Amino acid sequence: MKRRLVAGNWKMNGTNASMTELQQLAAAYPSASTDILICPPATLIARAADLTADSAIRIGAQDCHPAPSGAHTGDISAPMLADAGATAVIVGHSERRENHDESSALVAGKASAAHASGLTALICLGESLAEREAARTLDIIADQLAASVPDTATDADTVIAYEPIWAIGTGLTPSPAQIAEVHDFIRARLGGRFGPDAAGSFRLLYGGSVNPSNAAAIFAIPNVDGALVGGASLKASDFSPIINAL
Ligand code: G2H
Repeated sequence: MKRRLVAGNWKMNGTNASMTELQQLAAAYPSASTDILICPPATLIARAADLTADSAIRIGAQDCHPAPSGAHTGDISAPMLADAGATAVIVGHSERRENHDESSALVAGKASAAHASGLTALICLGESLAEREAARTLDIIADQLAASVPDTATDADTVIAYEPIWAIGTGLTPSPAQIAEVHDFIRARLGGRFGPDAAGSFRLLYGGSVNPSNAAAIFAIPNVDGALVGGASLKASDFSPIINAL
């Protein structure tokens, strides 16, 4: 039985003072029936992993370089993240694709690097508002999925997150029918590529303005196996109800 997953993406937020939020979460979830992941900024990964070691909380990163080491000033590799205590890494977030010009081929390279270091890759896909309004959503998702997910990916090392760009940090969320359409489509495409049994086992997360008020309704949508949460993951008092809704 596939375990559902709630992942928090702190983005460029958090200092040592934020560890109190993580300590509250760790105390609240010594064990859990779902997987819980927090992806703080890289500066906090090692300390966060130490603080949550005896809890159900796992720590992830927000990005990695595709190479294991080398002359890449400012970048962080997957082996370094694993060494710091991360068990997963987000790759292909739209804020990376847009602000850092990341292609799907690069995202696939990052996912492969994550896998080689024993990290789960959370691969993000999503359309812009202009693409949705031009009725191109499924074409965009198909292209990103095909090019961002390595051929060697498995349900054990890869999670797909559907994050419509227009819903990120805006308070807007797609309708349940819109989320279901894309998640069903992703599942079907994974089936065509990896076979129907494996496709059923991949976890598909929805991301974009998930909060304590809308989480239960989103989790009730077929083919939604959890959420990737940004703003509402920063405080334990917001994130806990989302975990509990799953
Ligand atoms: C989408 C999401 C987290 P938010 O980026 O990945 O952020 O929940 O703030 O919309």
